[in-house]
Amino acid sequence: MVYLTCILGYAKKKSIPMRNYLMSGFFDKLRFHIRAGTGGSGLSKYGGRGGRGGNIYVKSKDNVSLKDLSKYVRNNTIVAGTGYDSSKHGLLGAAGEDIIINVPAGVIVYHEDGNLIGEVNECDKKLLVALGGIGGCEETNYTGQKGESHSIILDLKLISDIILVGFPNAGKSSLIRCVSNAKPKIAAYAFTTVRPHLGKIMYDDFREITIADLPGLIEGAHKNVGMGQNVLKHLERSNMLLFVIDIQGFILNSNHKWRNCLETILLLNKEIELYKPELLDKPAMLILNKMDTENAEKICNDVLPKLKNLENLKIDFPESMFPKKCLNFQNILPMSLINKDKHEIAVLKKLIRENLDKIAELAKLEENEAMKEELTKKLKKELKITTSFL
Ligand SMILES: Nc1nc2c(ncn2[C@@H]2O[C@H](COP(=O)(O)OP(=O)(O)OP(=O)(O)O)[C@@H](O)[C@H]2O)c(=O)[nH]1
Ligand SMILES: [Mg+2]
Repeated sequence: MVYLTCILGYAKKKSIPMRNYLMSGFFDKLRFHIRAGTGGSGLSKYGGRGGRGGNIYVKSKDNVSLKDLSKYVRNNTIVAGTGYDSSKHGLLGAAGEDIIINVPAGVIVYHEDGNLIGEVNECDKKLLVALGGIGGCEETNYTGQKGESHSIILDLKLISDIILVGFPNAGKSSLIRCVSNAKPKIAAYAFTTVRPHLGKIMYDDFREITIADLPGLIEGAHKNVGMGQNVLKHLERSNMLLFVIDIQGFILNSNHKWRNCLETILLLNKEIELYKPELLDKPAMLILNKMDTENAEKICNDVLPKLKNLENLKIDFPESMFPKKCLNFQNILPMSLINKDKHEIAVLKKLIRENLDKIAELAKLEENEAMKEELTKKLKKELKITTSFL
């Protein structure tokens, strides 16, 4: 018989000290030790075989977070069950208890040395991370073998159709609350959101689009200021970037410079470029939020024409602030998310969908193009072979 334990399933009420190796409070990186089960002993007298040791798997599941998981990793180790011994009454020993570690979709599993073990991107996909030892048998002199034992790192990189990018307090969580089923906290201070939130935007024809809310980025994010790298890494596996900007600009605190809304856009552009310039190739949309605030209309009228071609602004800004490659927004929408205007939200949802459809079409075309190229190459090679016989 194979036993199975789902981490997170059975230890609910016990309070276990958090022993984790998180990068910080973000809970999207976790390191711990795993030990698969030892095989059971065989029975030499009757040629009986011991059961195999339990395996350890990582499986993606809805509504699970690494923070939850960290609470259940006891003594920093997860151990699978030992295989059962062969006996006179049961020559074939039962397998040891398998362990399934439930994680959110998008987790990449590494060995401690950084070597990739695999990814769990789709719900209910299982990845073997430690193999149980074989049970004792003739080849092993009837001794059960030890299971694999090593440390693993779980690194969450969200997979979503759209991801929200912005300075803190710009209204990212307000946006995701307006358009999707996600309900992250909203408050009038920076870093209200401390971990990513995934939501689903639903359409009348049952189409669903995933959207991710992130903690705010600040200047120096690419160097990990404000845990920026932990935020930026989530941009990598998203199809489109949705920038949310406070039309009034941003100031972190009195020790920092106030940045107007145009500067915040350029600075975000620059931070992404310094982190991974290829992320700037992703299609992007821009929301100029808080249009209900004082003077917003005037600021917006001034800034809108500039936003249509950021490259032209190069001479107006210091090199330290200006990116080498500027973002090119598909749409720029002035909004007031606090008002939850139904029409504005409907337009936003429609544009998001249209853009994603175009991205998907383009990807298909590119794929076809690549296939065509491959086929042409193959045919040319075959032609060469044929002609060489002539
Ligand atoms: N006046 C006004 N305030 C807004 C608007 N949208 C959001 N806010 C307010 O701005 C503050 C920050 O909003 P959030 O949605 O928490 O901002 P955020 O970008 O998620 O912030 P972090 O999680 O800290 O990065 C809250 O007090 C919101 O009520 C708007 O359109 N107008
Ligand atoms: Mg937020």
